[in-house]
Amino acid sequence: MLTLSIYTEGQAMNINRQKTLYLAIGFLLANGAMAAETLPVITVEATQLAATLASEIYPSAQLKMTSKQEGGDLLRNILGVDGSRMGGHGIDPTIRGQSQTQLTVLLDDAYLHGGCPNRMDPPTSFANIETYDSVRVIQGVETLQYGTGGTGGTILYERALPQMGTHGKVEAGAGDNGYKGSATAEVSHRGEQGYVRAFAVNKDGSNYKDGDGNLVRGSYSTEHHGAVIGLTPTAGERVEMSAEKIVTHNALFQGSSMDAPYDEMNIFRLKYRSSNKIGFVDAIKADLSYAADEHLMDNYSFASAYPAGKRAVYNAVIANDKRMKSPTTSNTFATKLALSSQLSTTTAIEYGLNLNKVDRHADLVKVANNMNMSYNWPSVTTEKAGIFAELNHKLSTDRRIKAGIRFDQVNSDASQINTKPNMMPTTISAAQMYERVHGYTGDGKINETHWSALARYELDLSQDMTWFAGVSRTMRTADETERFFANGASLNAAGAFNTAGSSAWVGNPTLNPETHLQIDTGINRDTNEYGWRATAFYDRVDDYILRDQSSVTNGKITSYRNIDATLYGVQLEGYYKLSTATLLSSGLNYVNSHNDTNSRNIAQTPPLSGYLALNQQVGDLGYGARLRFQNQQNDIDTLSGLDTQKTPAWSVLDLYASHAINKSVKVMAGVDNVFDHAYYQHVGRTDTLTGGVYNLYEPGRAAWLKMVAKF
Ligand SMILES: [Cu+2]
Repeated sequence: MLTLSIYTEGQAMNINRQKTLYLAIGFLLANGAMAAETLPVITVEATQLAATLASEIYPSAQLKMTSKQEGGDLLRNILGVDGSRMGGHGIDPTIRGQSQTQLTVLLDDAYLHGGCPNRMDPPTSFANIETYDSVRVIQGVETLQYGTGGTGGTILYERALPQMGTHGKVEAGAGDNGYKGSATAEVSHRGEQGYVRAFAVNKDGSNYKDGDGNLVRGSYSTEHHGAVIGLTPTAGERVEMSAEKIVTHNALFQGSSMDAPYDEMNIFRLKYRSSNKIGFVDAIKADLSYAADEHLMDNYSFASAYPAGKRAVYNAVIANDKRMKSPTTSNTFATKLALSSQLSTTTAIEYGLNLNKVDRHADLVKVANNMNMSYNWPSVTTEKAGIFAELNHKLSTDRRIKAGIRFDQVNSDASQINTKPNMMPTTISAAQMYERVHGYTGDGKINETHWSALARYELDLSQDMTWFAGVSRTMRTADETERFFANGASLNAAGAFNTAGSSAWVGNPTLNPETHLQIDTGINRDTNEYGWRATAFYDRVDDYILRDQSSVTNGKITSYRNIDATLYGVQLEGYYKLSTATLLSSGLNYVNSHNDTNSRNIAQTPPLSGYLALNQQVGDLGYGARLRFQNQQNDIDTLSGLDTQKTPAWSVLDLYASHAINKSVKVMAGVDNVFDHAYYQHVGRTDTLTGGVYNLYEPGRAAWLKMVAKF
């Protein structure tokens, strides 16, 4: 089932680990006629002795057995991944209670940041799963090589080398209630000299009805085109270039007073991989990427698309000419060099450097007079430059250790903090907002030094059972919004500080970086009949960056401050083969986040959640049922303005089936939320303009049908 030959000997446990969930979730696909084609061909390009117990690789085919199709939305079927919803597009993931830039997301080794300050387009929103072979989800910290940050986890969308020869894939699907339709075409050719791969994806999401029959605005339309060209001059060497363009039009956001007519991301990559020995270097990985995004949101283009009951609000926007638009840009440049050296038969070291730079700018413009209301991101740049080294050492046949260290210099700069918006005499510059709210009078230049370290120990307790323990110190710098966002504060007629409309949102340039001291441990067992694993983590955070509200004259200010926090959690997952054709699997995830400075809970912490699945495979026909559930969340923090209420428990049932018609054609169908339950997740969204908090209801019953043909 798994292409074992591609792994080095030391990764045996890694394979076990993949097997657990591969069986548990991908049972249908694993036994199907097309199983071999759904698996990624993974090329191990460096010797890696230590296994990676916390990470999990999900072949993209198995994530598609649902009506969900948006990048972040799909991840929510993975145990331990939650996601906040603002509309149909841009579901923003949470892992171990951490979200946004606490998670590192790479798309085929490219770093990228969306253009929307309110995260209508988080990195996962550009990850159309149709163009990737697998997703690797690291919950917690198991490597330092992806840069400083990623304290909660790392999500890696991966593309494998095409198979030898000429191949193609056509996928089409349609559904209702959120999933309107999708179509993908892909061709690839690989020969001795190199390879090419080209793909085109078109997908449409519709507004949907929740379980109570209420309409939720969330439609969108995405076009994604890309090409990958690789040269393989020698057997162990390749150079790869890729370019892709992802455009999402007309994305409606029920959870925002603005919608997004347009979002365009262009990604360019240049990669070099070598496993040829040069001196003491046994392998080289070099990456260069540039990801440029343009985002436009406004409060008037789609006013007519509002349901009748709410349309009056938007008619008023037009009538009083309160039309506003926010054009934004976000450009991310990244480079990474990682070298590997085998020091002895039992010891290997990987070392290298990362450079990352993100430039972001966001304006808020009053349409009637084309005047600037605020510079929400006042031309903000964050640069990270770091070096790392990770040592993998095999102590004996059943014991391994990994030790890593990294050092980063972080520089941040906002060049427009003194520019005063021209709309009204009472509007103030970003610098004036920082001074009024935080007493900051600096020049908008920030320098930080980050130290990170990691140690892991793994012990094979028996042939099918492994235990690991890890400790890490990682850091995360404040992102461009947390540090420099500037919106909504002004002066009143008397010249006093005022928050018009009671909702100013002001970043904090005085923030220290978060420092996470984290321990985690886990044990797993995989046999032919059953398997299970248990992991636990405890994360002591100094200077956790808390989003909070404070009251001022005329209203409230949303900003950020450093606190001390404690996060901890456990995850359990197991499977049991009832027969050779029937598999029962289940998982539970729990996390708790506490603000120790103020003795409060931390808002937006997901409750206990889990799943129970039963899958059966009879010849070419596979079918299954998946019960997803979350407990109520009573550990909330209303003072932050993010949690408005306790969230009730919910459970929904999904049914799905697949049938391999022949070796190249397969059809899949299913119904999500069979009983049409009305439910929403505890993690939600806030509207930048109004400060309103939204926990949008998830889609009610949604049927779907997909077909994939490969040659
Ligand atoms: Cu936006």
